[in-house]
Amino acid sequence: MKVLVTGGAGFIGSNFVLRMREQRPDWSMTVLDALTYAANPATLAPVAGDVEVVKGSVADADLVDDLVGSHDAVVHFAAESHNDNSLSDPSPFVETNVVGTFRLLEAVRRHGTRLHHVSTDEVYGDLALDDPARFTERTPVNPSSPYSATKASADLLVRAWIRSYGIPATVSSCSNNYGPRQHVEKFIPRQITGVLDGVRPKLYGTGTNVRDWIHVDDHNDAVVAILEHGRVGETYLIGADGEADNLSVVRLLLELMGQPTNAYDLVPDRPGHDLRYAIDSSKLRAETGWAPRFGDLRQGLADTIEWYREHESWWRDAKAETERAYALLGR
Ligand code: NAD
Ligand code: TDX
Repeated sequence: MKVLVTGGAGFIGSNFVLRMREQRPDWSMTVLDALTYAANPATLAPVAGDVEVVKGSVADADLVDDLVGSHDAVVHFAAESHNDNSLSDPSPFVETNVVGTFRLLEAVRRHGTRLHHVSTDEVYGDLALDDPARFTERTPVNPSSPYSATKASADLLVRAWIRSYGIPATVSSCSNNYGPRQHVEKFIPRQITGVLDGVRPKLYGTGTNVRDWIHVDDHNDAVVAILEHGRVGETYLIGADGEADNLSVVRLLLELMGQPTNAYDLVPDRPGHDLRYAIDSSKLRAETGWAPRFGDLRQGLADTIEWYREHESWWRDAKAETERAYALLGR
């Protein structure tokens, strides 16, 4: 099978490519990636020569049409992915997440290629901190940030192309990922690399916001399960029952890194900051047999800390640039 992986040089996409190189040796994979600030050229070095990397945008209609026409399946990870960036400048989010997904859908419509569209639980908005409810596939879409609004827009386009044109597509919405090769702008790698540099973790607001953490390998195993065993036309929520408030995650990181667990700072909150995400992934588990294998957050974080300790050259340049941008926001 020839698989086109968009955004395959980013965090989740690169972990997908590296993992599938081992788990699906019969696949031939091509990466389409614009190689923005979020991609690190070193990430795919281990598969250079084996996986072709095409530098280009998912919003480039001609390029996308050529690539979609010459592959059997597309796994669509490419996106602008960081909420804080979307608040500062939403424009590339609309171009990549909305227009880019539209271009892919049009190519898929022409060629009949199987598509899996990777989305996020943020499209459902947030839950109250004291609400026992979790998101399901039936939760109404209600995004809060420019980022999540563009992801929700893309999801709606995919659903309309499924219904109106009968394209062979599936959608998944996953909770917060962590693991190796995540950009240092994101919460967990920002704090790990900060502590390695002697800088205290920075918690937005009071640190009470809750995220539902999943290891990136569990997310990617679910994506393959949907690609191979999911029902075409369906949406699946992916989650590993990993709810934790941000303060607890920071305390755990500090403990694992040998620091006092109160050695953090509170910084001004993110505007419109979603309170809580929580996923009910029963449908995915029942229909595909998928279950998380890396559900121990303490172990997963310990391994992730080790990865960043051992790969300083991977993150060092991006760290300085990222912290300059945060400093301008007072965070
Ligand atoms: P990332 O920012 O680490 O990587 C995104 C990749 O897309 C980068 O390699 C970037 O160069 C590429 N890209 C950006 N614009 C592009 C364009 N116009 N054309 C082609 N490539 C382009 O993001 P990530 O965290 O790996 O997220 C991957 C996908 O998973 C996204 O669709 C995101 O919405 C979704 N998702 C992420 C999480 C999470 O916790 N990180 C959770 C659920 C869903
Ligand atoms: O320094 C920080 N301090 C802090 O308290 C940063 C960077 C974040 N936070 C908080 C904000 C969130 O409550 O930590 C939580 C996680 O923040 P992010 O890593 O920015 O993730 P989030 O906004 O939850 O979105 C992530 O999960 C869903 C991904 O970035 C999205 O791409 C995905 O769709």
